[in-house]
Amino acid sequence: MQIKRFKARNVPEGLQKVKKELGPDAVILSTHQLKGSAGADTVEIVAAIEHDVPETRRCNVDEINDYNLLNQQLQEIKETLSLMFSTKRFLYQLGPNKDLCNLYTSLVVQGLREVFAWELIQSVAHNAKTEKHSIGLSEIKSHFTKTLKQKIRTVDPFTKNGNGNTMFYSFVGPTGAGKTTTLAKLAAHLKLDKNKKISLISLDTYRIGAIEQLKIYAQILDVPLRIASNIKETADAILELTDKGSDYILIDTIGKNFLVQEHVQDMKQIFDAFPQVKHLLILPANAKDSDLTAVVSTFKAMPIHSFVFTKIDETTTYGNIINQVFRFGKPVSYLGTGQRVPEDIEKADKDKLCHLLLKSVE
Ligand SMILES: Nc1nc2c(ncn2[C@@H]2O[C@H](COP(=O)(O)OP(=O)(O)OP(=O)(O)O)[C@@H](O)[C@H]2O)c(=O)[nH]1
Ligand SMILES: [Mg+2]
Repeated sequence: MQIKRFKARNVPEGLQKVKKELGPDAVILSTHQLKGSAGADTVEIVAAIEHDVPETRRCNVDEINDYNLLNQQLQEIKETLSLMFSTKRFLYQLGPNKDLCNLYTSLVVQGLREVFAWELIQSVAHNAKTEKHSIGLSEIKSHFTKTLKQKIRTVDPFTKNGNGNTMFYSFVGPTGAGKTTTLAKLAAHLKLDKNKKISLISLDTYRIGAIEQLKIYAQILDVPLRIASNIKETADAILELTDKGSDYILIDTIGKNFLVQEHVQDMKQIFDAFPQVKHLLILPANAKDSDLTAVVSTFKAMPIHSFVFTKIDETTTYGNIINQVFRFGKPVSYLGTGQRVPEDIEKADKDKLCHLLLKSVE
C-alpha cells in the first residue's frame, strides 16, 4: 500500500491532486483544515492506494477529465432514479393542482434537469401552502420567480474597485461561442456608453483570420490592439497598455475543443502568470446541456469569474442556462442576444432569466 499527503487550497483541489497522482482508486484516509502562515486556510488530505502506482498507470489529464465527467453523469443518473422513486407521492399530492403540475412539466420541457425542477417546485408548493386562499397560475409564477431569484447570481464584472487601477478580462470558451463578438460588444459599450479607455489584446494566433476580425473592431472603435502568443508577449502587451492608462484591457483567446483538457491547460499556463485577469466563460445557450457541462467541467482548472451566455436568440429552451448555474454555482454576467455589434448584449438580469424559463408556461 502506498500512502501520501497532499496539500491544497481547498478540498476539491486536493481531491484533484489525489486523483491525478494516485488515480481514481485512491482511498481518502483523512482531511484536515490547516492554518497557513499568511492566515489563509489550506487542507491536508492523506490518501492511499492498495498497490504501488506504476508510472505507466498514472492517469493523464484526459483520463481524469473522462473520470470526472463519468462520475458527474453517474451522479445525475443516481439523482434522477432516486427522484423517480421519491416523487411518486409528491406528484400524487400535486395532482389536484393542475397549474403546479403544468409548471413542473414545462420546466422539464425547457431543458431544466428534473432534479432542479423538482427542488424549485417543492419550494413553490411549500410557499403556496402558506397562502390562506388557493392560488392561481400567476401567483404560482410569482412564487417561482422569487424562489429562482434566490438561487441564482448575476454580477457586473466591470464594477471598479475604487483604486482606479487597470482591470483585465479574458474571453474564454469553445470554438465559435461568440468570444470575439462579445468582447467587441462590451468594448464598444465601455468606450461609447461609459466613456472608458479600452485596450485589446488577442491571444488568438491559431485561427486564420482571427486577428483580422479583432483588428476591424479595434479600428472601428479606435482602440489599441496588441497581439501576443506567449507569456512574455502577453506581459509586454499588458505593461505597455497599462502604461498608456487603459481602464479596461480585454483579452480575446483561442477557441479550441475544450473537451480536450490539454487545451485548457495550455491556456491556464499563460493566465497563471496573470492572476489579475478575470475570466469570462462564453457559453452558447443553444448548445446541448451535456456538452456545456463537459466544457464547464474542463474549465474548472481555471478560476472562472462568471458565465456569459450567447445566442440566447438562437434557442427556444433556456433550462440549460439554469442547469449550468446550479451545477457550477457561478454567476452570470451577460447575455448575448444576437449578431449585431454592439447592440445585441444585455447585462444578465435575474428577472429576464426567470422570464425566459417561464415563457412557455400558460
Ligand atoms: N445569434 C447570435 N450569434 C452570435 C452571438 N454571439 C456571436 N454570434 C455569432 O457567432 C459566430 C461566431 O462568433 P465569434 O465571436 O467569432 O466566436 P468566437 O468564440 O470568437 O469564435 P472562435 O474564435 O473561432 O473560437 C459569429 O457568426 C457571430 O456573429 C449571439 O449572441 N447571437
Ligand atoms: Mg474569436
